[in-house]
Amino acid sequence: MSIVSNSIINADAEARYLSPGELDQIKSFVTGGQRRLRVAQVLSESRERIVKTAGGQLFQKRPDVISPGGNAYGEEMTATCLRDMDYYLRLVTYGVVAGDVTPIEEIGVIGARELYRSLGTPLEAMAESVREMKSVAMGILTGSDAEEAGFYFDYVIGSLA
Ligand SMILES: CCC1=C(C)/C(=C/C2=NC(=C\c3[nH]c(/C=C4\NC(=O)[C@H](C)[C@H]4CC)c(C)c3CCC(=O)O)/C(CCC(=O)O)=C2C)NC1=O
Repeated sequence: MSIVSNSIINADAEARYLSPGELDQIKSFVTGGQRRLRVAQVLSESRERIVKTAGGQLFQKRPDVISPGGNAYGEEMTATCLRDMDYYLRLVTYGVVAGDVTPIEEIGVIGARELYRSLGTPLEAMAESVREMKSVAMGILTGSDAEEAGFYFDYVIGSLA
């Protein structure tokens, strides 16, 4: 789940101390802690703005999804679509805090393609929604904060596309 617990599990499986390499990785995880928490905090606080703005951009690019016959057509379905976007933004904050994609993978990636296929949700549009959230987030975060968050957005985009 995180570099700390993973390293401990691996080391203990071989009944050995943490190696210098593992300790180095843990050191950089700990050193980056303040930054990761700051990024997660900004994303959490901006969640409504990010989802709303990105949703608007998605529906502008893909009017078909909210048109009659579209998967997100109608007030209720559009709300469910925005809810899914909020889910993925939340998972991005988990990844940022853990410094690891595993929570995102376990909660929102494994089985997601199959799920969306069975729901008739276009995967490219789902990936596009996360791309739009990334672009809104990149306008809120700067420098290495943006880079940190960008990595997890890209992971989600890549796994849905
Ligand atoms: C945190 C892990 C997690 C995920 C990822 C998740 C996704 C998820 N999205 C769903 C539906 C849905 N998802 C969408 C989303 C969209 N349709 C589009 O055309 C757009 C491209 C897109 C929004 C960007 C829609 C419209 C539905 C409802 C589809 C239906 O009921 O026919 C459903 C079916 C059940 C329900 O309606 O709640 C699940 C399980 N649930 C979870 O617990």
